[in-house]
Amino acid sequence: MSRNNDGVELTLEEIETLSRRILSRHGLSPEQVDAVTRTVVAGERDECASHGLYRLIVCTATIAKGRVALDADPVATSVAPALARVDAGGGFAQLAFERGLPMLVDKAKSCGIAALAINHCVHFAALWPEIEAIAAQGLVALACTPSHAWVAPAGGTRPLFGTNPLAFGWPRPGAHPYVFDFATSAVARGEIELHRRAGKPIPEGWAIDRDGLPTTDAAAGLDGAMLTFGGHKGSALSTMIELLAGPLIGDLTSAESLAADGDAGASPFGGELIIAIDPATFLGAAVADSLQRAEALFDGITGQGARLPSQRRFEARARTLAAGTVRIPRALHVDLLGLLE
Ligand code: NDP
Ligand code: PYC
Repeated sequence: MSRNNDGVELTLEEIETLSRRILSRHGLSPEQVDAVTRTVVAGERDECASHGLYRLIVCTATIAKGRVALDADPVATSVAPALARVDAGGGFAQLAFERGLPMLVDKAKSCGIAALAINHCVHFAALWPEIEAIAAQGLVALACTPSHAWVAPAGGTRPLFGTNPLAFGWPRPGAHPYVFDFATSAVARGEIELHRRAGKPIPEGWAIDRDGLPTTDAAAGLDGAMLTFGGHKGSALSTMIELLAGPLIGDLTSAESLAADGDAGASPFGGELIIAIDPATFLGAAVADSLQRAEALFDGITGQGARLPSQRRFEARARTLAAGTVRIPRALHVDLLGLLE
């Protein structure tokens, strides 16, 4: 570990150990600790600060409020030939996903398309680690989850939707799949929280205050309503996610999640829907040609100087793995050490 005015440099081993110690200290079962640690370390490694080590503060606050089943032991069940379900049992979503993944992959490979519903989970994380795990099996992947009602529908002023991320992955030859993963709000709430922590203003267009007026004050935006990305288009996508990963799978909408939270301030509680599609089952002998044509599409993007989503993240990963270290703000490090007391 080394410190300077810009922050604290830690090795990947140090942050993994720190995460395990913090989560164990707060009573999380060893398997839950492993799964949660994998996602927060991956987030920090890929320079996704809003869903990296910062999430340990969010996780432990949620644990302290008694809103997580610390020793949940999720089990995957088959619902139909192409449908699987994992009851997370009130635990964090990560272990539930890991338990459901083998069944999802088997079903997608035998049926061509399959869906996994995760129910009754606490969700605090980015979706791309799950998307990458599915794409690594040669499958196309789509995932979404509601959160808490923090976002006003386009044209409205009162929070109704969650920040509702939508993530997609396409397997590619080479090291990395094509992956995007974004909130259907203008930005993830975690990003506004990081601006508040750093005392920085937020750009216009991210949020409105309690009176429905545009604000660049992070705290006022968190207290008011976040805005959708792309106006009515983000609003419609957000509605779709509420429906697909809420009522369709028998779980909570973002408004219901926030109502269940009361004033606890815990992470969102509810479900996640994950769809996996096997190009080989769909296309048979034509699969190689089709995947090649997909490559031409990606070349068409990068060939004109535009970047692919996740490119920044993959470059950050390569940098971090080469250096073996991450740099985090000093205030975050102090807060994380405080979680060990
Ligand atoms: P960003 O807007 O930072 O990024 C969204 C996506 O767009 C990323 O795949 C990113 O790739 C890509 N991207 C960004 N800029 C460009 C560009 N110029 N050209 C091409 N692609 C680009 O993310 P959000 O703030 O919307 O979300 C951040 C995270 O928050 C997500 O991982 C999401 O899952 C998580 N989240 C989780 C929630 C939950 O309930 N669990 C709720 C809301 C958000 P890159 O990473 O390479 O920049
Ligand atoms: O950043 O919006 C967010 C978020 C909600 C749940 C997890 N992350």
